[in-house]
Amino acid sequence: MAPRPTPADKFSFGLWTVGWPARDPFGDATRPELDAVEAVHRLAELGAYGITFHDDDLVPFGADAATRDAQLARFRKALDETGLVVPMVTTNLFTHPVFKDGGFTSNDRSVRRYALRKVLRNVDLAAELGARTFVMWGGREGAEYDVAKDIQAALDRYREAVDLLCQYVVDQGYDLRFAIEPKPNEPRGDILLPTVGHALAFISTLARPDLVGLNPEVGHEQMAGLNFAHGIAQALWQGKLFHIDLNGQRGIKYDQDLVFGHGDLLNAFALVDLLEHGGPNGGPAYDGPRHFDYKPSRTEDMTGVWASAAANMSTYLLLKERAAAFRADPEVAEALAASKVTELGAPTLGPGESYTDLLADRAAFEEFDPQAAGAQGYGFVRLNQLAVEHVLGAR
Ligand code: GLT
Ligand code: MN
Ligand code: MN
Repeated sequence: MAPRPTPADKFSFGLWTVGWPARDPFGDATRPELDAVEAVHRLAELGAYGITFHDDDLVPFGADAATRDAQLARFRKALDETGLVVPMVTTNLFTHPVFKDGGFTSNDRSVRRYALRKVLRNVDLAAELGARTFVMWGGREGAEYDVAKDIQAALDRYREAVDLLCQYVVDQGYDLRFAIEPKPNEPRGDILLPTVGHALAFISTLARPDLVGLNPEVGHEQMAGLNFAHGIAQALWQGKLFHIDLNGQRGIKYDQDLVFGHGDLLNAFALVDLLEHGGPNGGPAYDGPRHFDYKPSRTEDMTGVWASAAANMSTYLLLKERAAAFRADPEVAEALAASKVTELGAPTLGPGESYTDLLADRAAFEEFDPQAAGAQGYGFVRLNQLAVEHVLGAR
């Protein structure tokens, strides 16, 4: 039996996830529109603690002020009734045709100015609702044709936009940080800042790099053939894991947005272990929202939508239990030591040792036996089998 989630688990969902009516590029919607107020109530009943949204998920694009105010009031009332919080807000710069060549990096300068205004307005709303993270997924910031986008100028414009937003947040005194969400492609042929690594490098060029981190998504890194748990480990190591999008993906193909764990289950195990416990040598863990950005499959009716929402949380909690058992198992501890996983925590140089000392250390080179070291077995397969057995509940 899966444990029941509670708000202490910090599970959150995008309004666009359970609210997806399952319209895809090949077919019509298979489900009715979901009212935001109902989403808040149902998610609270299931044990979630938070809900997130794009501006346009909550208030239709172009709605007049009265409609906007009324909808925001209904939403706030539902939050008050349920105790659900809004840990993160994001802006839709991808659905309306005005953004077909991007928001911050559109070739059209007037579109870029409009995009900035749309985000600034939404930053105000995020701060008002107490969100601590503002996600930026630049799905349309990209190109299909190499000659049609000056990538270097586009990066200048991207940086200009993020720098302006940081300045705004500082000037307003908002307790809000930005999280860039990388994705390699889809809907654009190629998207700017396609992976965790690209985004980290971009952040280092900003005026206020301290205010900008990442919101990596499981499937997005896997679409690029990358190891998600490795990307998250580096983001944590650099103090940049501001938020996370959990879901499932089966290999390099279109963005599947499956339920968490319904793709690469072993990597999901490694991920949960890392988020909950940090690295085995004391590297940082994660304490932010466990945010699910998935799409209930098009085959599901509304009953299936809520079952799939619950499935994300169950899978996470089951993996969390399994990871705790893995860490507590004396045989695993012994195997970690035998595999020298823990030895990697020891600095390569001794305290105060310089390269002069290293050069003088005959044991490190002249007397070192590379043949013997090359012949040793690391026992990684045994260690991994212990992990598999824990995942399968055999231990
Ligand atoms: C969109 C995308 C997601 C992003 C959302 C935030 S919207 O559904 O596929 O990965 O996280 O803009
Ligand atoms: Mn996705
Ligand atoms: Mn996402």
